[in-house]
Amino acid sequence: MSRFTGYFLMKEGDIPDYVRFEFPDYFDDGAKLSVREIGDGNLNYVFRVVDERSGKSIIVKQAGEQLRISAEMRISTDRNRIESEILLLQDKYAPGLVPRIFKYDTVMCACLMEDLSDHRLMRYALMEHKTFPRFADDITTYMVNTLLNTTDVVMEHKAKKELVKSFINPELCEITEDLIYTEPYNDAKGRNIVTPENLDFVKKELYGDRALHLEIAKLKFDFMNNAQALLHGDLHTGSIFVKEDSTKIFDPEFAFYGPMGYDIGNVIANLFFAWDNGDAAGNGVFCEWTLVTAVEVIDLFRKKFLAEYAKKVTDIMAKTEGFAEYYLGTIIADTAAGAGTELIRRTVGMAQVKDVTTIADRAKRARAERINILCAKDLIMNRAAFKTGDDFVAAFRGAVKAVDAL
Ligand code: SR1
Ligand code: MG
Repeated sequence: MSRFTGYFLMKEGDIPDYVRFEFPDYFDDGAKLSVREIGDGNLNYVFRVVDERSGKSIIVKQAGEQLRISAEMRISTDRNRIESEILLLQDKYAPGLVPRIFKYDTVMCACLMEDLSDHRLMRYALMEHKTFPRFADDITTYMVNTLLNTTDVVMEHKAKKELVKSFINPELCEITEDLIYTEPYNDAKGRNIVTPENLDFVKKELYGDRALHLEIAKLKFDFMNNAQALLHGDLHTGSIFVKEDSTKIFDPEFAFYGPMGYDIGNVIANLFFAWDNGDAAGNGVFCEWTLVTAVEVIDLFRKKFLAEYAKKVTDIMAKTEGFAEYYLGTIIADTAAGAGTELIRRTVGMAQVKDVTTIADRAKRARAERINILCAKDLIMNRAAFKTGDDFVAAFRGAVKAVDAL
């Protein structure tokens, strides 16, 4: 009788038997398996399994019932099914840009997936001020293909609604509704982390700005009700592996049907966090790369989206002249808002980013945080005015100027 017929949280020592049970043909009989837990996120356990004889490897990712970031937060382990199913789907829409899933197991809430150890986590590579020339092209191909292809513009509407059903993700969406669309503006659960140097600034610019609260309320209800496309749902640079000639987007456990701009905006905000880190280190060349890349991400997304739309549109009304441009306009406005809400929540919320938190000089860190907050407010409050990549970078540069003039 197998030990793996009822859920428990596995330890490193359980993993060799588990892999042999779930995927008996993957390793040779004589394989000498060594296991290391390498998870770095806030939620799950990730085990790297290597056959020391052949070097062949595999990843086992298991969802725990308690979150790593806080033992008080418990969420459904069904997120592992959602993650595995969406990766299988995205592999069809964006082949080569997501890791391969070999198998997933709804009993242990675990999946066996391709080991991408020859890649690096993008956030850490950016914190060493490495640049990735393929990134803008790859990430926009991924976003256009996974997002547009799952909309009502392209899909038969009943089939799309079936997908909406199978990717209902209430508990992970609730985390986003709280951490992104509520707490940064009121510290409602006392979980915000605000740098002491910025306490007054945050009180005035975030907690005390009623006009901002109104826009965030609108965005929150749009996030919850606009089932536009199947999102990754957490598309930050800790969800992306990179190497010189390859980009792989993983960890889509927050996937659900929502507004596309949420994903695109996350990418832009995380390039700005990389700028913060480069700027604190005085690396102007790297900073320039982050901003040029942000411009390319928006402009390439626009270009590829319109080209793909013309090829793939099936809905008769969505073929109406002018509709593609109108629809894209709303996506770019949502992108500005998505970038803004990510910039704010990572600066004052409970889940922050190492690009900024590792800036050792207190004054430089406080400056970066103020830049993020002022840029975010411009992106959110004026979101309908954002059209091109240059518009996004002008907002960021404007915030740098405004903070330096304070
Ligand atoms: C409680 S989970 C905190 C954050 O980690 C994930 O990666 C998501 O970004 C979430 O908001
Ligand atoms: Mg994650």
